Amino acid sequence: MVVERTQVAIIGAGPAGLLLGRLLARAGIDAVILEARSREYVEARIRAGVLEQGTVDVLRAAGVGDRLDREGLRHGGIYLSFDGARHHIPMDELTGGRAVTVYGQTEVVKDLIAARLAEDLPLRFETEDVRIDGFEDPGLGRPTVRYRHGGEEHELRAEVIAGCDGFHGVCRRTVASQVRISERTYPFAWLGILVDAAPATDELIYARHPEGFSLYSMRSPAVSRLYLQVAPEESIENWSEDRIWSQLHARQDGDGFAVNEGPITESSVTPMRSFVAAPMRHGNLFLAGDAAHIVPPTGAKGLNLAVADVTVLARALASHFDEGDDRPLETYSDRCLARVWRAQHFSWWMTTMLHRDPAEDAYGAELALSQLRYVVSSRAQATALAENYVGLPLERTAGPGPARIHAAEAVDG
Ligand code: RFL
Ligand code: PHB
Repeated sequence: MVVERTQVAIIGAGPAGLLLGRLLARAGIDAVILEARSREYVEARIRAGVLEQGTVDVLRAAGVGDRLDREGLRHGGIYLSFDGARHHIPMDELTGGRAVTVYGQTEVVKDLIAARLAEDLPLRFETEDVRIDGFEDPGLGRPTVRYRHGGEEHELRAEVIAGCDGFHGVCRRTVASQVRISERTYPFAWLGILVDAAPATDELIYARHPEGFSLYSMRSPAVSRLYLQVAPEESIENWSEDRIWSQLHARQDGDGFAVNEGPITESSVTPMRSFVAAPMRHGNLFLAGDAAHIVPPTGAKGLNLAVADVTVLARALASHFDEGDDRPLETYSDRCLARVWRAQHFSWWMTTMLHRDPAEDAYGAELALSQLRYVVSSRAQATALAENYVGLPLERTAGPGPARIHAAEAVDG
């Protein structure tokens, strides 16, 4: 048995766990990161692509923004497509110059792993049978993580456990009897493809069509990322390349525009879910990212919420370890959940407005179309979409006007 000590045991090396490790290292706090999968697997997992302005700022301040600044694509707007026409939402103009950056989650993860290994900080891949214990009553015993690695039993004694192990992880499961779940499942899924072809569009296109939703996104000037609404639990085998392209053309082409085809290099089907497990703190166990909440990807919020959670958590842990001030840890869950619920509502709204519910009647379809027409014709509605999409400020901002309105959503440490 190998026994080891650290200040923070981080379970999971997705964006949440890796960024938390990075922020803690910068604050002089020790951490060990344990990851169930291999480095190759984690670095190849294709997921999110849209980073909020605040996420980019956090990554830059953490010293992992160089490649992001070189290769990330700044987007100051999106298109909404419906009724056979595309409408531009100028997000930067509506939000006083804020924008999103298209940069793959795979790249964020690669940058964070490289930065951690360059400093020789502990990051263990392919850990097995992770069990957590001793975190519930801070007065009784120490949080302990037991796991197997390289054929040996390990015991990691920590002061705090950060549960950054995603939706299917072990941390939330361990406290399952104490969390309150709020959730929605949707009667559709997303089929996503990665394509070696230049994007035919300058901005992302979110399209509502009688055949269902589709999204035209990208990863670089040479790589496109596209999604189609499909039936839940749809098997990828039912979708030949011909069928995928013909549905993409049907749902996206028109108004002088056509999808640009190319070789498909990856494809997968993702279920759509809204999920919140509250509270996010259980004694000395802190849940962050997908371990605590899931949003449907239509709002591009999942990765950004994970970044917001661990930014709040890192600051709160710094107050705890450096100043003995536990107040920021005590308010961690409430402050994160305020932001989480704003993103939940936004993601649900985008999802229901843009998808075709298979059980939808003519009345439901007209309501969604009316909402879309309102968004593209009212500055107030377009601004509401834009400020949620680019992300509400992470820092509490004092002062009159919009800043004070934002303070209700703020999650600063
Ligand atoms: P992750 O990325 O799931 O990482 C959790 C890590 O924990 C590991 N793990 C364990 N490790 C040790 N022991 C155990 N017992 C473990 N159990 C699990 C896992 O192997 C994994 O490495 O969670 P994290 O860090 O909270 O990050 C969350 C994001 O990954 C997620 O929210 C986003 O990908 C969601 N998302 C999007 N978010 C955005 O902000 N913008 C987008 O444009 C966007 N698009 C998307 C998305 C998610 C998608 N899919 C596939 C779900 C598009 C899609 C299609
Ligand atoms: C992506 O590029 O993967 C992406 C973009 C926007 C979304 C979801 C996913 O809303």
